[in-house]
Amino acid sequence: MTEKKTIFSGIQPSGGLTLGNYLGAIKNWVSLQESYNSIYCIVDLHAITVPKEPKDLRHNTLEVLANYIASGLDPDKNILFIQSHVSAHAELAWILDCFAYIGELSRMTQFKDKSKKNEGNITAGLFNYPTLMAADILLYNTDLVPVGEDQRQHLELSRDIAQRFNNRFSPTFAVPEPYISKVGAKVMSLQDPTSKMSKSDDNENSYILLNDKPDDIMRKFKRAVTDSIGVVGYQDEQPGIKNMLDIISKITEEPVQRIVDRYSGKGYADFKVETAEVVIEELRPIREEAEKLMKDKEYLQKIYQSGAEKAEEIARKTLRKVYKKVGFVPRY
Ligand code: AQP
Repeated sequence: MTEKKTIFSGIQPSGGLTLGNYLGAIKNWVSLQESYNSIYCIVDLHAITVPKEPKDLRHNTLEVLANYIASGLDPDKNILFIQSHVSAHAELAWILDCFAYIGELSRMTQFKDKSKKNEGNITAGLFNYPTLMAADILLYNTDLVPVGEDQRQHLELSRDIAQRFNNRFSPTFAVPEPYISKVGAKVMSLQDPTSKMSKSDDNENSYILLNDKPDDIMRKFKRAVTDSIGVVGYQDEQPGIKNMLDIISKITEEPVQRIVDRYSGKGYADFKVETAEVVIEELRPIREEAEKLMKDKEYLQKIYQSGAEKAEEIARKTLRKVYKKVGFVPRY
């Protein structure tokens, strides 16, 4: 690793990746890969915080890796690996559990939201999700964590835990900063534009998947919920239209106001079609490349094995330091 700053982030293989994951996270990662030491993980340990079919989890894990590469993350420039392959993540998570308070974990919005969806089946893993995420980040002396807006609260908690540990012992962890881009930081559901687009949403019309075919993308945008104002405008009273303006702008880099001006005097139908077309063209090469990669499992295996080796080397060093600080007797 060179003197560049370090970036870490990850995505759960909890389903097919959405346009939200892509615009909120992966697209930014691709633009940062030249300037940072970048480590990107597929966080399968996080994915089992709510029940998953083993067969689907295996498939989705490889598909996320294929999507990372197909979106432009170069395996020669980034460490790409699967979280469960580096056991230091689970080990550090336990230590950090002992430095996190029940009160702060219960305040996490994601825990509250997901508990509502899984009433009667709320696991301790779901509750402890943020300490595992803190472990992911802190193992790599991460300077910057590029995530969507929804993860800001978890990141604040990771910073608090890092500082608490450093104050209790001596400087051990780098305290990470969030990197949240202004546009695309929160892509909203197409069916309920007041909540975020999420791959585990029960309604498949609410999200666009990276592997959706052009016809599906067009159909989903045509059905997207809008409002009765009838004029394309960028305001909170029009969350559906605002969401689509953000999507176009994030992809094409055309300023939102210019798009609004172009639609002056026109209705929503053309606007929805344009949004769909922009998304179709952005996702087409990614879907085609990911499909090819999914047929070459040997190649994917080579990438995740070599990624795990590199990640492990860094993670073990941090874990050894942590074990020593808390007072565990070294085995060797
Ligand atoms: N709608 C979104 N808009 C912007 N960014 C988003 N991210 C997720 N949804 C949006 C960003 O994607 C990264 C990985 O997220 P994750 O899959 O690990 O967890 P998540 O945030 O819980 O994403 P989902 O799609 O909602 O997953 P499920 O449904 O399984 O919980 C993060 O950087 C996140 O900010």
